[in-house]
Amino acid sequence: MWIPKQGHVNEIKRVDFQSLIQGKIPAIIIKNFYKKSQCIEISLKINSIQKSRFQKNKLDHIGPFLMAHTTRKKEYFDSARKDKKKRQMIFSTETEPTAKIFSLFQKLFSEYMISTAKESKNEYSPYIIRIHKKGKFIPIHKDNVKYEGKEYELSKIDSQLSCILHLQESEKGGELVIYDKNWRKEDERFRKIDFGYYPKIISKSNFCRISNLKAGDLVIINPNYFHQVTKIEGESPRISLGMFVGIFKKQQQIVGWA
Ligand SMILES: O=C(O)CCC(=O)C(=O)O
Repeated sequence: MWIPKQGHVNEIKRVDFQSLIQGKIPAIIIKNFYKKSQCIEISLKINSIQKSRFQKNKLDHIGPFLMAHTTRKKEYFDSARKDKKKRQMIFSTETEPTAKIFSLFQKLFSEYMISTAKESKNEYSPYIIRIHKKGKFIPIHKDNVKYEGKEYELSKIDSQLSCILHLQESEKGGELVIYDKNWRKEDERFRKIDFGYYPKIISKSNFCRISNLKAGDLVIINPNYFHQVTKIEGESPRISLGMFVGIFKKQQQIVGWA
């Protein structure tokens, strides 16, 4: 059985992260990592930014992400800097996500230094907020900065994890499916031109479908395993915050970025 480790924040152990990196479990799920009331407050602020006259309600994410800037480093770092104000408008000191997520890692990896990734004087984008409305889905894909982000110093990490904080659930759909298939370079044959991979890549793989997620839950996956988010079918958008976490073993350093 390939099932997630689920529990309260105090029940998650360092060995669970080792199991995740080795692909022995598909995910770590921390229920109620944020309180419902905090998620409502954060989502209201996200909606007000989304509806501002500058955005014309077309926005489906807040914050730049590295994968959309693999060859445009300056633009990525510039917009990460510019978006700082927006991030401060959304979160209070109590709900600031890097502090909350880093403290989880710090407790378990006490000998590691943990911070948002930096390169020279530039800070990486700390996280991205995704607003997925009805009809939207994320196709089968993997995330691997070592392969796709070669122009960035960050690509020298040893391991990559993906943290997804759920801020608002949709009534239906928007399930996370993780396949027991670790990406290898030869899988690029199945890559689509725009984004994602043809379903043939996972047709023989065991998988885990996570469908019980609620606002406040934190899900951590090994994003080198193929995964997708099914179509959002409900009226209320699925709002989530994504942060990658990279581990430099020798330097005993953990970094976050989007
Ligand atoms: O929103 C999710 O559940 C998954 C997002 C995703 O594809 C990722 O973190 O790589």
